[in-house]
Amino acid sequence: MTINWFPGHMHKAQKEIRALLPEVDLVIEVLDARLPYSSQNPLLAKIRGHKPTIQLLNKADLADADVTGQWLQAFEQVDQAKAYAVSLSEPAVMKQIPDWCRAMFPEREVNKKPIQVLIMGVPNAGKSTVINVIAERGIATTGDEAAVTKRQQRIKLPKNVILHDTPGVLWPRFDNQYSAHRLAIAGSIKSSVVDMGDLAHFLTAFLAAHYPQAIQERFQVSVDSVFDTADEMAVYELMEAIAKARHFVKAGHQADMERFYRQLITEFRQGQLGRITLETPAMQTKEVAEVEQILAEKAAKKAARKQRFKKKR
Ligand SMILES: Nc1nc2c(ncn2[C@@H]2O[C@H](COP(=O)(O)OP(=O)(O)O)[C@@H](O)[C@H]2O)c(=O)[nH]1
Ligand SMILES: [Mg+2]
Repeated sequence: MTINWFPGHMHKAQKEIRALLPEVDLVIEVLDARLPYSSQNPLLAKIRGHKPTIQLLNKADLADADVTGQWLQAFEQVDQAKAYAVSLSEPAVMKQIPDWCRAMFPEREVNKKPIQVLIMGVPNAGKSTVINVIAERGIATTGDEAAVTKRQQRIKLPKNVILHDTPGVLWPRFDNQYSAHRLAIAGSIKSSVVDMGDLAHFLTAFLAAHYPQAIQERFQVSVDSVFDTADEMAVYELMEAIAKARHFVKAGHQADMERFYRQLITEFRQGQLGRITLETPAMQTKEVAEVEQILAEKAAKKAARKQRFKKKR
């Protein structure tokens, strides 16, 4: 399955961010700690220049703590960027965000000039949740699925920090299908536009490779130590075994796979499979190289086609 999702409002939001960026002192990017690479806005990295940036790895309570540590370290290498792990389960940590903003401008006196901050993030990363916690009163509406905050808002935070909220927009890495799948698994892409069977397959193969103990503990199904995640049939059989272990069966002892697909994705989203992160900095490096190669091959094919077309004329 190829995930293509190109909402009409994306262009508008992109223009809005381009226009707002020069007006603000700092950008806060709310990321999903389970997919810190795929939930980034690729445009921001391109256009931010030296604009100070804070990346929040939110939902850290659902992510693998070791991998979160790796991501924080990787992000800290970026010029003028700070990264922090946060979660709704530790609001006291989240409440330090205004202090983190101030710390990036130590020369600026608190009472004199406000710090203007642009906050952004893909749907469902937890932007509204973060705003609600740090603004200390209910402002933003939170929800389970890809929802869009319609209008840009200005929100006063402690320490004379002013937050400019942007609509939650998905910035798909169309070129990276792994990222598209992870965003869909995490609920940033609406379930209605993706195939649940495909997502469950992707997640099962990933779990079998990286978190076989999670499958064992949750479903009492063991993953063979020589399990080949590229073997589609083997992955399907593993899913069937789990579905049956859960007693997801239809008449005639057939596994009820549709029910299993939905259940697996729901359990992942709610953290019931344990603390799991879907990507590591090493995987990002490998995938970026892979995608570059695919794009180069496509470009070469296109050039060859043009050449043939010219010869024919
Ligand atoms: N477990 C967990 N859930 C969170 C956290 N932050 C947000 N959520 C949940 O994730 C969902 C999406 O959050 P929301 O703030 O609406 O995301 P937004 O689309 O980025 O504004 C909601 O159901 C939140 O309760 C977190 O740190 N941990
Ligand atoms: Mg929201």
